Amino acid sequence: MKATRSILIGLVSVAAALAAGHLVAGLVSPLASPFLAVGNTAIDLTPHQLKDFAVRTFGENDKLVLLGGMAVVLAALGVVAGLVSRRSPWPGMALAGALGLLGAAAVLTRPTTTAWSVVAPLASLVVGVLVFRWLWSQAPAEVPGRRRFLLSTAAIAAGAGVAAVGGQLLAGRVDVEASRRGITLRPRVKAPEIPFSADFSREGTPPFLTPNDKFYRVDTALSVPRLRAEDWRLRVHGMVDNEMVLTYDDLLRRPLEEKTITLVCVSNEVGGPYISTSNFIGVSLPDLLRDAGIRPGADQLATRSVDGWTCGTPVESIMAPGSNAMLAIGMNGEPLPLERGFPVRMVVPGLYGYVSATKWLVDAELTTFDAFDPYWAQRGWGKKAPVKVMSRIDRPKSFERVPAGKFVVAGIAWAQHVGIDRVEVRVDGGPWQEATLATEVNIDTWRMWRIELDLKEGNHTVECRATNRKGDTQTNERAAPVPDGATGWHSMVFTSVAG
Ligand SMILES: Nc1nc2c(c(=O)[nH]1)N[C@H]1C(S)=C(S)[C@@H](COP(=O)(O)O)O[C@H]1N2
Ligand SMILES: [Mo]
Repeated sequence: MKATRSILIGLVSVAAALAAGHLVAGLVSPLASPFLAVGNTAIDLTPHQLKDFAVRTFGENDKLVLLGGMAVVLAALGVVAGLVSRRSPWPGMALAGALGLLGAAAVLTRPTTTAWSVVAPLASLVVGVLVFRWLWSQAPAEVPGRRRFLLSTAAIAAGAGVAAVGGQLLAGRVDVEASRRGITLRPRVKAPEIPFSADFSREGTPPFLTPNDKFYRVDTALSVPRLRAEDWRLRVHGMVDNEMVLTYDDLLRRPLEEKTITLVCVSNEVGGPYISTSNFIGVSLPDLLRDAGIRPGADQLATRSVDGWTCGTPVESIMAPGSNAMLAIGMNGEPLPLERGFPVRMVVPGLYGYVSATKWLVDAELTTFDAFDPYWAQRGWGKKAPVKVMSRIDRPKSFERVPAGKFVVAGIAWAQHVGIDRVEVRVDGGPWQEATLATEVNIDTWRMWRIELDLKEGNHTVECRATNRKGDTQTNERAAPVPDGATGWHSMVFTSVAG
């Protein structure tokens, strides 16, 4: 057979197999789509260095890049399947079958697998093998058969397109947007207004409150879980006196409080962007756990997201007086956006997000640190990860040219749940000078700082360091984000030019 024909057969068979799996998954359970399951498995198996690289390079498009990369690899395999099958269909069918088994393995090992999940990869496998065989039998040895072959191929390709779109529509049929729109949040206690004097955004820092669509996003979810508030249940179990199952209405019946809290990711490099602040609306997590009755010895709250991601939080951080730990259902006055964990997420000020901020929360088990390792602990990250004291320069930008003479350097500092006491700045290795701090909103948020410098023409390096309320000063010892947060001073090289 001509190479072009066999390649076409390979490509169309792969597309048909993927689409069939996606369609059936849309019917039974969207995460059982072999394509998504392989992608999610790839994310879980990726070493964090590569993950950090992907996030650094592609930002929030990292997931699209992964899906695109998988599509390219699958297309290449389709080409190979075609090329090895020019004499007989069996090698290609075997390859299609092997791919199907790989998809099935990925689906079956996902934490979200249910009994029905297996039908989706099974559909992929069967359709892949049969389509390959059928198209191969349609491929003409002679010119007259060409038209029929092309029609068959086009029909299968079109069918695959329809099935893929259908699967996507079926997966989205749960109307979470409507569920979200139907919610109005009326917190009993509102967060105090942010005073003008707390916000140095006019000096080049970010605005004090991050708009929801500008809030940094870090999670392992390839497709955002779609869970309606009406269907949401939280099971609280494990080392408790009263096991509980809570509904969204149960949460709404509890006192809702709004609190201004800064969230930061452990993967944030010195000077990095993974920090944001929001007015979170939610219910007290310590009150809820007190109702459940924590048994002695339970030192870890293991929480699970509907997509299977797990998190472990020190019980003492949650239960400490004034912890401000909450089950959040709102951000900046609206119900949580879907990608923020709608309908319910956790927030515990003072801890990095991976040990505290479970999105799409559905399960909370009181356990011990000895008994259970959550997702990132299994991958070598610290089990306990309090936020380290840190500061960042926002102005000037790297290699910026600024007017010589008086110039304001500004940035942010944070030491959540401890508070910032001081920020110091030095230029070209000179003496440390104390920056002016913005008004403190509360100890759980970032704090802006500014300092006016008088600079001669030429290149300069500015550095900053923060000290928290306990008297701990940010160390200049460089540490990578893994295992429990980066350290070091942020510095910025820039040029003062005659104005
Ligand atoms: N379900 C789920 N929750 C999660 C994560 C995740 O991968 N899955 N990532 C955590 C991490 S590492 C961080 S830093 C915060 C980020 O929350 P954001 O995306 O709303 O900024 O969510 C946490 N909650
Ligand atoms: Mo994170």
